[in-house]
Amino acid sequence: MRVLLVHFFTFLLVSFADCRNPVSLEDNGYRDVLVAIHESIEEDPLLITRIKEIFTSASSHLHLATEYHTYFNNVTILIPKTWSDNLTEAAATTERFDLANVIVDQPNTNYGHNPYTKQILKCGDPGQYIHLTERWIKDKQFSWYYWGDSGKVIVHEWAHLRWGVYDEYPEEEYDHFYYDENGNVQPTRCSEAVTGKSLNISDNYKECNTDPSSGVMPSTGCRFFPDLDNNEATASYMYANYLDSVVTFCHGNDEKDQKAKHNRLARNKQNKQCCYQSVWEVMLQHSDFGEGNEPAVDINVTPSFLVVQEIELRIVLILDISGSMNTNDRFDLMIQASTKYIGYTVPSDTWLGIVEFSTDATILSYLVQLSDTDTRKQLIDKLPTGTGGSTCIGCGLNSGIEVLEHGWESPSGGILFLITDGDENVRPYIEDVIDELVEKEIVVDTLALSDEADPGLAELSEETGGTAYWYSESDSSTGLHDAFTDTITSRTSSSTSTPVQLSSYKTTIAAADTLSEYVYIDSTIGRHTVFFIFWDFSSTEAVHVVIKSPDGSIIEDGDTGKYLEDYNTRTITVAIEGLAQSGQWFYNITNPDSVDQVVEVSIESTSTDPDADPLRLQSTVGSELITESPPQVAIYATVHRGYEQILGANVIATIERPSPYDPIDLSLLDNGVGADITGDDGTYSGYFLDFVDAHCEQACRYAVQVTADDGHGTTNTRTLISTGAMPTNYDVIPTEGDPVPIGDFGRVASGGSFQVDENVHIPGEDEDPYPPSRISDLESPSSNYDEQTITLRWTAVGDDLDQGTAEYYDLRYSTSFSEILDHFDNATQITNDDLVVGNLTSPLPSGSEENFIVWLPTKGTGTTYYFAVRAVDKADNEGDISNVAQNTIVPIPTSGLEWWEIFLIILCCVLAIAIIVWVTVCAMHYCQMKNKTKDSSKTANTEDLDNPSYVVVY
Ligand SMILES: *[C@@H]1O[C@H](CO)[C@@H](O)[C@H](O)[C@H]1NC(C)=O
Ligand SMILES: *[C@@H]1O[C@H](CO)[C@@H](O)[C@H](O)[C@H]1NC(C)=O
Ligand SMILES: *[C@@H]1O[C@H](CO)[C@@H](O)[C@H](O)[C@H]1NC(C)=O
Ligand SMILES: *[C@@H]1O[C@H](CO)[C@@H](O)[C@H](O)[C@H]1NC(C)=O
Ligand SMILES: [Ca+2]
Ligand SMILES: [Ca+2]
Repeated sequence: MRVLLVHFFTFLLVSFADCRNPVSLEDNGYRDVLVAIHESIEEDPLLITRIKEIFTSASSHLHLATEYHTYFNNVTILIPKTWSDNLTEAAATTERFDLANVIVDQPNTNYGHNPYTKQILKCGDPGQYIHLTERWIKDKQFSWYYWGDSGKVIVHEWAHLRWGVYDEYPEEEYDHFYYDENGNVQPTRCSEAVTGKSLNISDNYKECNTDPSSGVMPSTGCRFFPDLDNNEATASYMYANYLDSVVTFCHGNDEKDQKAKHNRLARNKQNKQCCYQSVWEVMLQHSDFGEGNEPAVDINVTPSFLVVQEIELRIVLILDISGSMNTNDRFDLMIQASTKYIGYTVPSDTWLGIVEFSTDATILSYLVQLSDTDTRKQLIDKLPTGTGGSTCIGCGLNSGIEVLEHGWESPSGGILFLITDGDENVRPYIEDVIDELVEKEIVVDTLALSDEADPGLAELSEETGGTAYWYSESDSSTGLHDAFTDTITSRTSSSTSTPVQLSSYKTTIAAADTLSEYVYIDSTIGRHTVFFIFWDFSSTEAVHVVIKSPDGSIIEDGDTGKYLEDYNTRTITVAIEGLAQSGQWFYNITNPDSVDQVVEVSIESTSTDPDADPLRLQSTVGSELITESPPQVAIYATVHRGYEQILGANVIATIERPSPYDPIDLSLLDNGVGADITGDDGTYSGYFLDFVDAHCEQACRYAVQVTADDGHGTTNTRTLISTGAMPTNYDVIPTEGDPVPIGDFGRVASGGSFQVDENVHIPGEDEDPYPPSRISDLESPSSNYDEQTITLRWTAVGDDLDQGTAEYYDLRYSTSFSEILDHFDNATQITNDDLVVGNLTSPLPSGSEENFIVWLPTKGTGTTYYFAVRAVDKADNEGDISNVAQNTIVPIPTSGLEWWEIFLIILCCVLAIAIIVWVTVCAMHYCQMKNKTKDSSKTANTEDLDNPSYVVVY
């Protein structure tokens, strides 16, 4: 079972990572690393020059740091369309900003100019991207002052991105220091050989009290500052890469250099997430360090660079018109969705072509650039008009390749969007063309209509780096329109002109009945707001729509120019002129027919300001093809406004399952439990486990739609203290901000689909193959000497990974760190009798906060207690052992002041108050006399490098 699980994860996560630009490693060199510059950055050749310098320096540092295993062989730099082409060496093909490994963009408010890597997957799995700012790259004086050698910073970030390791400096305020096994207070660092001073940044950089018998950890504000000079530690890059002596990562090998030895006791994310393995131990599990990539010392490690310029998306619609497309109005629905897609969803300047196929294929249009309404109309007129024949998917794909190659140098990076309901029955088949598609780097998105569609579609998308969608044809499924929208929005979310979807649902309106609904237009959106209402193809009477704006004005049938009714595609389109007013928009849809009608509603809008990002929801599934038993899939959603993460949102995934099973809702949470690696990072996650043993025609498919809103009125955005690469000086880290409420909003997005291989065993009602997730946030916030107790806190996990409620906790302690970690079963088990607060046999539901107070047998002096816990389920499946929490029980001294000290303090206070009163009175008097205009006094400029508030040099 354990082996299967591990395998499954490898598969799942590798495929998820494939969504971004793949970087290969050959002969020790990384090939085709993609660095992309955002369109909001102004043209400047210096930026390109500096990127080249930084990666050249990074390459030689990387070579040393990885013991000659790797370096950067070549790097592609993608510049925006808006830049002049004299900087360009070639046009982009597969390179796109949203796929880049390294992005250069405006600062993320949480990080300021700190370089950082976005990581949402677990230890050992790749990160999403490295984010650098223009200033960090161009202003060398600034970046070297705070983060040291920029090349070394890239090595630090590359380790996050490539090998999935984490930071080794403390994250949380309480993580800066820890008790070692002798009860001494130690600063969190790796390796332990790093020397330095513990100073209080909120108390004029005074030395901190690190005497363990004082009973208090160094107070809030204490930080450890490594000595910049004469440090002898050789590791770690994940701790303080700016130290000259640091040249490698921490390792777990007793035989090797002790100055780079991993520090298992350090309280950092690497230890918590990677189960106390050193960075090198995690790296060695990556194929970069496997067989076939032996170290090479004497090689040229200077990378080569290619500057390419972004081009517009090239998309070919490949539409199935075989006979079976007549069933269930499939053909009509496909034309309906294509019409909306070409007319509205596809952004201006995109290149679009159309192919139809049945027994063979016909090119209906080569690539045409959508420049205005007329070109859109002309292309809509070229959509297929009738059905008939068999199904030759390979014919459609081949014609798609031909369209991409017609008049273009390379088809590479082009997108084929294949819509089909059929099982292929005429050669060439998918398997006959898939190799050519992969070789030509063409991406294929597939939309399977019904469960009769070919099971090879998911593999086709997976292999080519596209997305697989599924439309179930149920009376509540919006999978068809959502897929069309997602093919665009998932690729262009970095552009402010890409629409967001506010509503997407399907419902049945009874004869002569009216549906009353509303949609909330929040302040981040409002341009190009369009209501689409699709009515039933079996009905001859169009529904009537009435829309009321927040200020009460009405739009209805007959408002020429605003209210468009297209009988052929059963579509009513209402486009709001100018900027749609913020607030609630009510609308009524009336079915005038004498029979029930199935009606689908889709509402889109675009950012208020062309230069500001709107609030967006994006979703993705961990894997599109599930081949391992027991099946499980993680579903991720992010809610964000540019780089600002939106916290506290109500995010629900609705998963459509094979008939006759009902769709199921799954709450996605941002709480750091199970599938969610980091709490409060705007990425909401959850495991879907409700697979069903259905009899599917061709393949059992599941489709995901995600909605986000301000369900509990809790949605907010706030600046969190986040560190990228550790700076020499904390003043460059943004300070934590108060939450800013977001207010009402609504978003909906497709998460794509996944398909379950027929050999996968679906667990029956009486089987439970899923253990609880690992608890990864155990901590001990306090202890009480008089009561002889220690407080523990963690977030509950579920019976099945992060779902449900576990059966009991196995909580243990030891005075030896290695015993609790390496021999958990030998550590002392805590029972309910040892608890002052809490109950080990009745865990709370997954995601709840657990609070326990444990009574310990001895107070001890200088004894450190180490704790770990695991959750166990009803079937006795044991979760993995948690991170280790620690505390001591030492008396907290009372104030400890002599009487004369107290007297002096009081005297000073009295004097101070007297002075303040005197000054205030004088000042008021002065103001009245002069009535002088206020002088706007400037606050000190913290970025003034000539006069830093504090420089760490010893
Ligand atoms: C990188 O190197 C590989 C192998 O030599 C080559 O195929 C590729 O085109 C190069 N890419 C760039 C951007 O130079
Ligand atoms: C490139 O083009 C820009 C704008 O057209 C111009 O300002 C710049 O001088 C050109 N650079 C070179 C090297 O020709
Ligand atoms: C919708 O219908 C209800 C009930 O007839 C009515 O009160 C409401 O004003 C209508 N709303 C709009 C936007 O017309
Ligand atoms: C664990 O405890 C058992 C029984 O007390 C003992 O035999 C074993 O050596 C212990 N293992 C370790 C690693 O301490
Ligand atoms: Ca999260
Ligand atoms: Ca279970």
